Amino acid sequence: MESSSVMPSTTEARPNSATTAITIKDFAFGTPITVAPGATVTVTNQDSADHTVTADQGQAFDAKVKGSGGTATFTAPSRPGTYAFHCTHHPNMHGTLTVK
Ligand SMILES: [Cu+2]
Repeated sequence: MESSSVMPSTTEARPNSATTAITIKDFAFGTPITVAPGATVTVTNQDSADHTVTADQGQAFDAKVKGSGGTATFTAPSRPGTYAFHCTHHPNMHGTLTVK
């Protein structure tokens, strides 16, 4: 592939970004995302192992994502706040979801 045009680099973090996707890769949840209350968050798992996106506290959300390109969705909490989450299969995997 030859890139003949200059692509602007627009990967800056923006608090109100419409990004509602989490990509799991190398046993990590990637860059923390901020979503609107009640937003649908899509999770893609690029690892071969299965993962989950499970809220640390309460039952705010719990998505199971099959390995090798599996996807799942969950509904973000309706209450604004910062929600820590983890993978139930790999307790060392941690992420953060901000709702506002
Ligand atoms: Cu995992």
